Amino acid sequence: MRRIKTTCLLWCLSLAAATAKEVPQIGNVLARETVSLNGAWNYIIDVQEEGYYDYRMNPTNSGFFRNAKPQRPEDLIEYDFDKAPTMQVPGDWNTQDERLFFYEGTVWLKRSFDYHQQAGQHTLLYFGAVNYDAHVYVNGKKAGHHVGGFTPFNYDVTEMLRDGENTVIVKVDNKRHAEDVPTQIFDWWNYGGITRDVLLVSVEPTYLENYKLYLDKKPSLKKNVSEIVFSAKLNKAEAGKTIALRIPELKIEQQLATDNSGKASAVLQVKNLQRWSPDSPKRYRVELSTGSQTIVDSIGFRTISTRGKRILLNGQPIFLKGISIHEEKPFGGGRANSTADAHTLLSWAKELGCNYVRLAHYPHNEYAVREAERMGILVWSEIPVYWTIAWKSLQTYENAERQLTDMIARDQNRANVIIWSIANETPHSAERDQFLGRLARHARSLDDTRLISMAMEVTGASNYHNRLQDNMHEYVDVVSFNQYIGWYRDVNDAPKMTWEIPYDKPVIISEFGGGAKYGLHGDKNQRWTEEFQENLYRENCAMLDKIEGLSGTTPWILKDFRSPRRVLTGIQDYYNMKGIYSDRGEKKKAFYVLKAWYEGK
Ligand code: GCB
Repeated sequence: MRRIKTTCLLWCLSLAAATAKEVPQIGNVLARETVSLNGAWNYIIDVQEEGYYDYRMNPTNSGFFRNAKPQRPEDLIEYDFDKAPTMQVPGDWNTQDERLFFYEGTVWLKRSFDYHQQAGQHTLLYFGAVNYDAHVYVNGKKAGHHVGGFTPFNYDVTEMLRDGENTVIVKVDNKRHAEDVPTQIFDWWNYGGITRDVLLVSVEPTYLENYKLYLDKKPSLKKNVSEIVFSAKLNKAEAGKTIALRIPELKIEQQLATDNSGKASAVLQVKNLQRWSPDSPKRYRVELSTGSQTIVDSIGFRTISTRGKRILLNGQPIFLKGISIHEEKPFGGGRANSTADAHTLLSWAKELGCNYVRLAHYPHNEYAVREAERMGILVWSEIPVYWTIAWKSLQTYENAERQLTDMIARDQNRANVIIWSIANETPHSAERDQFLGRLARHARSLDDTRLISMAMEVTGASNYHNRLQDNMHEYVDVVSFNQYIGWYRDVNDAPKMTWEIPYDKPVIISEFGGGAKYGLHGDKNQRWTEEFQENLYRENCAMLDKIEGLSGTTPWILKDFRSPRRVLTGIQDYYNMKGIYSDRGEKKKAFYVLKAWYEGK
């Protein structure tokens, strides 16, 4: 007994000595000096969280994070990561082990690696995303705890690493709770695991934490001159440090000194700037240096604004021909996390004639956003404030705000991202208004160079008259709503519908659609047939054309996707079938209706 206590004391002391620090998300991680920890990780499924709690449900000091090994033959240690199976990281566990297909609970993942920290450098341990709740340990010690399944986080682990072999262990828990974001019920697969990249990032003690470059929406008074606004921030409030900015093609070369808060900014006048647009997705090579480290980015410049009921891209009205997309691999499901996955999905969208996508219902991976930008596809990006969140909980609010902040910090330099959406189909109440109002104000305070929206719901004012009435109209730049006439309501009602959107703002229909099983044919009144969905699209396109100020649509959805809500055997089999492609990339008949409608826009 005594021996155990001493060990525990020593362990606790060492914990105090070598601490990690959660530091603000590092911008443009893909351009940094990194070592990837992607690959095979050993994992242990831990239904009762034996690796975290003792049998009285108190957190234990001898949990799985210690990665203990028997020292003597009689020692009892009832787990061994090195004998456990492996799965690929990044990757969801549901599609890698059939025992985990429906699993929602705790899995421990472990990876050992050789590392030699360069003298004078710091090392950040970066996770692109872990769904949902992650406890991170480095060499047996806690680096930190993170909540939220779709945004990046990083720790400064400089003091925790040793020369030679190191171990990272992550306890991942994807159990749902009512106070979480998203909440307990949602219509997509709750893929668990380390679903995005794990990287060690080597930085100097003072490094460029993040930066922002955008085209000022106020037109310059001089002909052919545009103003680019630049700001950057170090990880420390260090004054007098030089940040060098180069955009060779625009002949920009600036050396800026940081102020007392470690920030630098400038307004740059450039001539004959080629703007980014779907037709011409021009990006400029941007180089940023501090100390001896340089980061390279490709940045496009454009403006996005509204005038009355119009959305203006670079000052010109644009109709957003879109489609909604979940972050699921194109052939057979599982979380997507690569440029190749994104390219396939976005190419399907392009074939449909899209210039825009709604990346639903949470921030998608960085590869997808960047690939869309390269391909000239505009993006609506959102956080999973979905359906009925715990509006009264401050913790829930702070969680949502953190996810919003991290989404913006990661993608603030992507020209194609034009809309930050803060919520989807939320029930009206004073508490909700307060929660969402605060979120909207927060989004605007972080970024006033993009539009703010949310997917609202219409309320039937009378049987065939729909009125959009939502207190949140004041906070958004674009009013958006989902409607399912033809699916959750008779398709024959579509021609009779009238719409009233009493706000002088552009309107986006953020969802409409219905299900069909690819290859199932029949009468247009027979549910689940391709003909039913085809007719629904025909009726909806005709109906939507009557909405004044319609500035875009993102029908639901590009491809069939997994959902635990969709249990109809032989038809759904745990898939939401509203895709206009099957999950194998086969086009359903509705595809051609939508394509023709978009061709006329
Ligand atoms: C909605 C939700 C979306 C669902 C869809 C459906 O309104 O926003 O997440 O998947 O309806 O299929 O019912």
